[in-house]
Amino acid sequence: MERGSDGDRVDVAVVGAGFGGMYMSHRARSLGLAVRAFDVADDVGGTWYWNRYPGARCDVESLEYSYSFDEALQREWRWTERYAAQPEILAYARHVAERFDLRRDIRLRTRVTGARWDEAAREWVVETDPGEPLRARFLVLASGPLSSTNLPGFPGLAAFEGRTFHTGRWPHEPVSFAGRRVAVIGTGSSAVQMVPVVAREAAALTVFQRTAAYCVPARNGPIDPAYEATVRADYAGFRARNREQLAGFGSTLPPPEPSALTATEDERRRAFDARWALGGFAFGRTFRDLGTDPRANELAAQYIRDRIAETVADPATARRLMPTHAILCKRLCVDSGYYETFNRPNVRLVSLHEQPIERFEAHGLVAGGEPMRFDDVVFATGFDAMTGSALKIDPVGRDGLRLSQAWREGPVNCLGLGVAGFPNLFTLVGPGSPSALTNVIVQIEQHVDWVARCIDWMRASGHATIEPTAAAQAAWVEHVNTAMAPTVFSRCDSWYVGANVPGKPRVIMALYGFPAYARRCEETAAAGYTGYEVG
Ligand code: N01
Repeated sequence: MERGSDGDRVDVAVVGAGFGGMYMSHRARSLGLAVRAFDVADDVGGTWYWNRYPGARCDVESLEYSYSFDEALQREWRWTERYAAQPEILAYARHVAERFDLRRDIRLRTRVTGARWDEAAREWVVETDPGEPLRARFLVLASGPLSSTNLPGFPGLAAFEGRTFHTGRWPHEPVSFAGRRVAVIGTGSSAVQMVPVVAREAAALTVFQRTAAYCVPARNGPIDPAYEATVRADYAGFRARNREQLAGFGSTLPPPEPSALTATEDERRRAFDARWALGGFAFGRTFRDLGTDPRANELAAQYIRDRIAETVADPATARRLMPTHAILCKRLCVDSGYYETFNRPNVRLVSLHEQPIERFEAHGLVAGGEPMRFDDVVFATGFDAMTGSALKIDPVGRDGLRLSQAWREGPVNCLGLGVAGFPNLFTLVGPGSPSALTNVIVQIEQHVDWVARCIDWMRASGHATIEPTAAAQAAWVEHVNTAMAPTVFSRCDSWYVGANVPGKPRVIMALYGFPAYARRCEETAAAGYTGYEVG
């Protein structure tokens, strides 16, 4: 493989300039390959470029939600808070882009509109807007698992004359809610972060809830200098221990207790209280059986319902806020005063089960027969997760096969990384990998390293193409389904299974357990890419 020219042909084309696209570009370039990345945004940062709604911050701690690939980078960057806010994470992404001179290979304000495999030339033809088609030996989709927004088609929405927003496409100019009547639709992680902040500013805030959220307190604050010093004293060891955690983070948290069922009531209460006091995802791993035994799960769920009852003054509102589904089957929301917000006189909760939205009108909407006036409506309705961004590009592989055809009944692939019929295509953080069930930066680094090693191996062994066999792909899909069926993640209507988007096939799209997965990828590579066809 020759180093590509800087004309219309490169070795590696990358879709996206978020954390995945940036690291992929860096690794490809360090192998001496010509790389070109594209992003429709006007800056790097991906998710953290778009999700700049009030209160946006990460729910994984700053010292863990950052790249580990460069010791000097992790030593020089200082985080200010336990959980970094969106502007700080975006500043970090920009810093990385400058530090590694990534911008010269990134074309911003450029959308990848399509990609087609040219069998004769054995390369991808990538179409962009604006721009001429680019030819590339390899195509890496780093377009993100949570980047294609989900905007439900409410009747009459076009007639609404007020302002509308989606949390995942937040404007770059300042948005003031002062003195305004605001509606927020949806109560997932984004809304849970945003609602307390907007409530302090708006004249009136109405939150429309379809499914109540389990929230755990973030207990955010300035980074603890003593803790930071311990981590920095052995950053590499800290990273390695986190990679051995099931979710790729949390190695310094107290280990889970064996069972919520065998603990006495007192022991259970003490264990839950201790994690609740620590804040963040610690609560979700109080006992080993919370994700596997529905009775243990219910004990954790009831603990949170009890906290809601203690916190929310109006009993009817408290009751509406209490989730009834299994805890952990949707991502826990990490909050800063969400439940407390409903004690404010200017905040109202509407359950969509009691009052479904019938239609929008010029000055508001009608829900359950009640007309309501709003100046602003915020859609915190999430994403067409895991598959949405890849399917928007809808690459065309061998023999004219479209990705949307291959994935008609849900995404299929091998290791979450490659799809049969699509040579030299890699899906970073793809469905069927641990993806969103991990610290996503850990997943990104593992995927990029695997892809870079694979490309390097092909170059060394003189191969031009690689793709999974249909049999290996079927076996991987079967493995993911079998491993995930008994877990809590398959148990309710969430974006993990595609249930949040009407008409999307219901398939579990993430595999829990990062260390075993990473070992499996490692073994596949070490054995010369078993299950892959090389040409
Ligand atoms: O989206 P969501 P999100 N009518 O899908 C509701 C990550 N993230 O943007 O549950 C009415 O979780 C929907 O209701 P239901 C994190 O991984 C991380 O909040 O489907 N309501 C739900 O309440 C997270 O999991 C951070 O019944 C409708 C809400 O909208 C993921 O991104 C911060 C509806 C959507 O919740 C997505 O979070 C933010 C309809 N037609 C996000 N359709 C941090 O790091 C959907 N809803 C902290």
